[in-house]
Amino acid sequence: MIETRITKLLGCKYPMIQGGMAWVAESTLAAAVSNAGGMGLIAGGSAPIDYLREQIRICKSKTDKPFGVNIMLISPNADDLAQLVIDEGVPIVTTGAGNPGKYMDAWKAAGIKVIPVVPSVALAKRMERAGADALVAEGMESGGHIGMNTTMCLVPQVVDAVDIPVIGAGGIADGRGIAAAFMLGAEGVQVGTRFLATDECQIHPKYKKLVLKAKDTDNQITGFYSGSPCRGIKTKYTKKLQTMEKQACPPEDFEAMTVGSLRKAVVDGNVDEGSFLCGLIAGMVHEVKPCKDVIEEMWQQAEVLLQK
Ligand code: TUI
Repeated sequence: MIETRITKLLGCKYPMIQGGMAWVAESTLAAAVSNAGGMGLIAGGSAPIDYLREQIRICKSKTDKPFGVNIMLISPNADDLAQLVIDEGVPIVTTGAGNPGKYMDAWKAAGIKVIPVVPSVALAKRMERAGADALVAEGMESGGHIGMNTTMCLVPQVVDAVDIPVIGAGGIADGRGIAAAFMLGAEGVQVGTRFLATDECQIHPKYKKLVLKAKDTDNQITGFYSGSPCRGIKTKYTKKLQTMEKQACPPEDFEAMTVGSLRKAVVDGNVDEGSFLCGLIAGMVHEVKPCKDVIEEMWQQAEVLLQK
């Protein structure tokens, strides 16, 4: 058993949180991760407020273990989501794609544990000063919206810069990844891509297939030029986006091509128009399993490695 400041903070068995993957992280997956001893997260990025309220309530009915909500700060309804987590008594909030400073006082006053995802040392220090309870230092190996540093380089620099506990993220899908993150000074891990290939993950079967068959090189970052880099599985669609960017297409055209693309991937399995967000570690994910098996195997491997 590995106990760290993160297991104490979250009140879960393993110092592991599930990534707050937009459109993917819903109540079935979050409850399964929490019931297996990790900390499940519901994504509050793209969803209407009523849907998120319902997801929180369903999750509460499926687990008596702690779970959290991830708030994607570039979401147009971030203010409403920030209030919803208070109203619904959500114990843990992680944030992504921005600086959650303006919500911090209200969340802390409500007793919420706040864990911002940070892509840089500067934001890590600012978040510690603002009262964050822990941080996720997320490297660019992660799927979805990413910063410009890698897990290997970012985690130790964030660990050195702050006193609060740090959770490593980006490229972690087995016990070796956990052990490596701990060697860099992390006290917990965030795992996203590995949970795409689980029984409880509700994504379209075509999405799971793409993850399972992805090789190390089947990955592409789009949105560099628009200032919002996003990593996912390489498809004809992402290649087309890249070509448009290289040709410096007008931002409106790029926006028109990408709007609704997460939904098209997750719900419709639409390979021609969907963004199948996914981390670089997908090349190592070959089997769909229950969340419980994934989590237990990863921690068994990690414990053996860390004892050596
Ligand atoms: O947020 C994520 N991953 C996401 S969000 C998302 S939905 C989306 N889809 C298309 C385009 C954009 C978003 C899919 N995946 N991860 C956490 C994360 N946060 N990565 C990077 C950041 C970040 C970036 C800048 C956090 C803070 C930040 O601060 C800038 C500032 O204001 O100082």
